[in-house]
Amino acid sequence: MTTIMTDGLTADAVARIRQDFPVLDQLVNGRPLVYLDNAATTQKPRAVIDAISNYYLHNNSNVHRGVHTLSQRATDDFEAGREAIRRFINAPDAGEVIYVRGATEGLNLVANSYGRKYFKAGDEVIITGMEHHSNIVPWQILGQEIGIRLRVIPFNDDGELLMDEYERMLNDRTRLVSVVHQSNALGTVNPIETIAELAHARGVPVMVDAAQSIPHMPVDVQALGADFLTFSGHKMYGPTGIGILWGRADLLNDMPPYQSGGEMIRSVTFEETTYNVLPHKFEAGTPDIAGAIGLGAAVEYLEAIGMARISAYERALMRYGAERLSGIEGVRLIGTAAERGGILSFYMESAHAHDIGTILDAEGIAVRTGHHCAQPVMARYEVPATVRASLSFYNTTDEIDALIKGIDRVIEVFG
Ligand code: C6P
Repeated sequence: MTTIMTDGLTADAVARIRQDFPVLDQLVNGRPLVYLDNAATTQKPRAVIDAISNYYLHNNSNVHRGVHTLSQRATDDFEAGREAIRRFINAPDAGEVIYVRGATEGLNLVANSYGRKYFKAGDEVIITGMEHHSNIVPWQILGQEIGIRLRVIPFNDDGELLMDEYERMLNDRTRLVSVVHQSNALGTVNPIETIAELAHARGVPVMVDAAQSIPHMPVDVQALGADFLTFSGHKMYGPTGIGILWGRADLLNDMPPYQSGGEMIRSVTFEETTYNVLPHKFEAGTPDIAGAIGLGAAVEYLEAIGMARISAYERALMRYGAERLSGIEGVRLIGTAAERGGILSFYMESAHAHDIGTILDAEGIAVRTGHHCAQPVMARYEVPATVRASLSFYNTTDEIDALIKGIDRVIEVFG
């Protein structure tokens, strides 16, 4: 079956885009690679690879430390990356854009700096039932150490949050709401604007885990009403080891440093240290300079395609895939929210997810199998694991068709 995708991007545009990703052009186990593991990490366009090589080939130097030409070039490119991110998420000020290792570090930074300063025993942090472990465990650790309580917004069988329950949960003890924008296990896109409105009505700030939304849809921190927002570079076509924590300047200014050392200080004596201004206060030590430059290139690449077009295309591809998968007997789609992005998570009674993944790999198809670092989601659906095909704008309906053929092969083997 061949369907021409016209939503967002034409087939010709996608064919051209694919040429930007050298890694896609290879055989895996004798078959053309079908890369459907984009929620784990996305592939890198040549523009990102070139920006990183260019830094090491021509400008390698430390940032903010040297008067020499190479250091100034490296600093300019490093700060240009920050400005690109500011523009991309519509942050009011580049000083609010902090380089971290990824979403995991962004969440840990807020838990350890904001949480340790403001939370006390009996306080409550609200999360959702569909969080990645990195938005569960840091709060649990604070629970053990400080005595805060974690409240969890449940969701229905489609994977949609029960907003009435959320409203009931908000109370005088709520200190923070920390929620995932798009679930990595279900694809659900949560109504952050409404969640933030309700929290703000009680003076409660909202942290958004945008790891899975930022590569796939326009994300505007001001329109969302976020107070903190974090994401990883490697899921948005940038390098690994770099990510962003954005936070409102007034909140960040009042927070203590998360790590300490070089760069984050203004002056040091043995008696006393004063801290640097934002964003440097939260960037102790030599940063991932090449990573930041690569991330800036990734942002420019995404902007050139356009996030609204990317979102429209990927959602159309997801709907096509969901329709085809739900037509197969024995396949149960996990995550069927009305508002969802390019995640196709499914379960088959007849075969373990890892065995399905192995059979698909033999066909050159890369998917993720397991609990996706979201074990409470697996528990909610009473499944041990799912197979997850996660989509990018470089994927095609032909690749969805290859996945469906691969599942036919699984059925041949396991029934
Ligand atoms: N999810 C996945 O395959 P890091 O590892 O810091 O780059 O991102 C953590 C993270 C946080 N929040 C969400 C919603 C995520 O999906 C992830 C990473 C990957 O689903 C790897 S477990």
